[in-house]
Amino acid sequence: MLRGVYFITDSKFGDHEEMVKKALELGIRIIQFREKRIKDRERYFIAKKLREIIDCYDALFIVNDRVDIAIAVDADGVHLGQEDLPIEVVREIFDGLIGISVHNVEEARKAKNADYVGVGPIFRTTTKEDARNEIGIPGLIEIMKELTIPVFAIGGINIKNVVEVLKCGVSGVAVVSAVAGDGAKDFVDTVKKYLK
Ligand code: TZP
Ligand code: MG
Repeated sequence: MLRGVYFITDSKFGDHEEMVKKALELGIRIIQFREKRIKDRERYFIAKKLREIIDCYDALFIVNDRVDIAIAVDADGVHLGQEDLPIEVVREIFDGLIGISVHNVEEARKAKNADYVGVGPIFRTTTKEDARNEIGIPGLIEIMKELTIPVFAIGGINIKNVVEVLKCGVSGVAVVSAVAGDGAKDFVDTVKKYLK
């Protein structure tokens, strides 16, 4: 199941629930709830609602950063950044999938015991304010040499550059704007066609 388009929500693009419904209807089967701007109580209730929606589909629900919320809503996975809890600690308390963001070869080597990694930013993006130092296709290829677990490329991936990314042998692409914005169906169809 760790293959294909991996959609990440962002309230800059609208309502989490509506975005998730759109992604599921387009056939996306990996959804991450990502929201930096709200209080924990609201975060919990949105996550709970998303869990209910995703339960109607055969899809994975992953919570960004927060293992406590992932546990509370029975998410399928949690996605950790380099400044979140160490994977060994999360494995002790959480039974689901663990993904890690990696930006270079050194981080990739340390992430080998994750279930998947997100590698990027590949290209320039304005979706995440602190996503700098794009690694490009050459950076992605270097990092992939270190890893045998599924790799999702992330950052600035759109319909124009997605095939170039998929050609590197990634398991999938993690996106916000390509799915939350216009042209989502063409984007998803392009990935599906390539990975079939
Ligand atoms: N992490 C690295 S880049 C990014 C995240 C969450 C944002 C990706 O958004 P977009 O719109 O697909 O470039
Ligand atoms: Mg994070």
